Amino acid sequence: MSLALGIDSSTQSCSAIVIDTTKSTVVAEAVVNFGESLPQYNAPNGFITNGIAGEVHADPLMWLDALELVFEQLSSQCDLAEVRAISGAGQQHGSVYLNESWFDAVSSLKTDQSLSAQISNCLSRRSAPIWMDNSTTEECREITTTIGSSSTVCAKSGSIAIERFTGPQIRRFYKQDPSAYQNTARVHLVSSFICSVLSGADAPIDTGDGAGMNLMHLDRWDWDPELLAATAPDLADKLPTIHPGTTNTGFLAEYFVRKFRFSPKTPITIFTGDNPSSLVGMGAAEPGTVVLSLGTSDTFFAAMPEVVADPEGCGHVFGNPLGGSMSLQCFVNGSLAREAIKDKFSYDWDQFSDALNQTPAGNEGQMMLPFFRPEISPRIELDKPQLKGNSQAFENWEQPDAAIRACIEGQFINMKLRSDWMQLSPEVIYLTGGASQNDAIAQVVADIFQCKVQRLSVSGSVALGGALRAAIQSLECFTQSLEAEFFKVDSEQVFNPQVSADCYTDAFISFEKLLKQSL
Ligand code: ADP
Ligand code: XUL
Repeated sequence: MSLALGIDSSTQSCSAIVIDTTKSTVVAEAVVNFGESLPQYNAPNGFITNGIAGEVHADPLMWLDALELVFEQLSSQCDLAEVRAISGAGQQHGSVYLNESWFDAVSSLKTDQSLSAQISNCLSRRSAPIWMDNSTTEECREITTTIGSSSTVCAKSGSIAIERFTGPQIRRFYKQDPSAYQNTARVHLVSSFICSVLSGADAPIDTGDGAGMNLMHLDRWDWDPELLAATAPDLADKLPTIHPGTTNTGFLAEYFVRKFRFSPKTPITIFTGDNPSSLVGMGAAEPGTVVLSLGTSDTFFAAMPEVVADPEGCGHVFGNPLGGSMSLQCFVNGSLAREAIKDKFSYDWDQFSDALNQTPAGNEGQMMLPFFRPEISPRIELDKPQLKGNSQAFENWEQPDAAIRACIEGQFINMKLRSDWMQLSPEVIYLTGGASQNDAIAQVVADIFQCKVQRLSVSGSVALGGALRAAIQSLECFTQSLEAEFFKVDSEQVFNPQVSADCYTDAFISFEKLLKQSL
């Protein structure tokens, strides 16, 4: 038996999967929702509410407590001593700030105290800004001015300077609290922070997640000295090294061997970002397949044969953990927007799905800019949706079912328009993330993109991507044979367009018009 473990430290939860690579089966799965299981952190959706000036932070100690709970759940389902390989991923862009005591603390973790108790004193900043934070417009401008132009920042790093990316976040911290910045000996991403704790050693950052910082040069896949200098002083000393996704960082720390009965010398493969991990976990690491992830954020991404940047500056290039690069477009108003409209009408998900099933494709011309918080694709500063319909009742939110269809159609019309720069004409879109289980949403995606939409039988593509990467790296498994075994398609999971392309022709035009009026 050769077991591989994959971990996903995401926005709203920490989850894990254990796979048996010889039998091609899932042996154990665990999920800890931060809001439900750790209410003491006051983060119902995984982030601290009421941030000021666009700040969205989370407590890194919550991520550590969740990791321990996940291992407890797994250990009741399988013998963790049989696990032979570990890897995983974290929500992208979030940053953890640690003082000098971190290096000793992480390498001498004791089982008589929790991880969070031992790491607590190492934080030089109590909370971690995460990808939803959009407080750094000024810092983006400053970095861009120092480098020369947005196109130069984009040519170097694969993205223009953008609020949620780690570099602008680091600069804001440096400006707001220079002495705490000076007291910071290490800045980690969520992925490299979790990987460090598991390895019992300060871990490197991979090229997949490193590309989401506005600090790495794409040609060299290494820190760019000019971007570092434009961001904050002495930054090179505070960052880990960068390595490809095909690197092993060491072995599982003694802490986990003792506490959860893993085997000593269990190898750990470098962690990556949740989206790059999902690329592997969806069997899409080779160019030719498009993935749509409907998580807290919605992301649309694909492995690319060559580096392609978005001329509008909203898209990104990241490293592909199995080699090469990937392009990605991120939409902030993903699941939380869908939840907001569901809750507005006090619906549950079944009633939400019925609303989609009982309204016609195209919604009789009624539409919505579905932005409940400022959006980044495209950049627009709305804090509530705009409705445009053919009746006052619709525009006054008096037609719940039509409003729900307008929201979902608006999300995917916008997504199709914003992802055109990738020049992909997918024959099939692979769907993943929490909302992908909703058949009615999957059908709208098929209708708007006019292509087949397919889900895989294994849920949780981020954690699965971690387990597969660990197996490829440490268990000498071949990518193609793992993909053939783990990505079998079940016909119930396939959705074909049920309307013709003409159905949405006018909607695309009207949506762009409505958007332009609101920009
Ligand atoms: P993340 O990985 O970003 O933490 P997930 O991929 O786990 O997020 O997705 C969580 C989201 O899935 C929730 O916010 C919820 O809105 C959404 N979700 C769960 N069930 C359904 C459903 N039946 N229909 C639509 N959305 C759903
Ligand atoms: C991608 C992005 C989000 C986070 C959280 O650029 O910001 O998708 O990775 O999932």
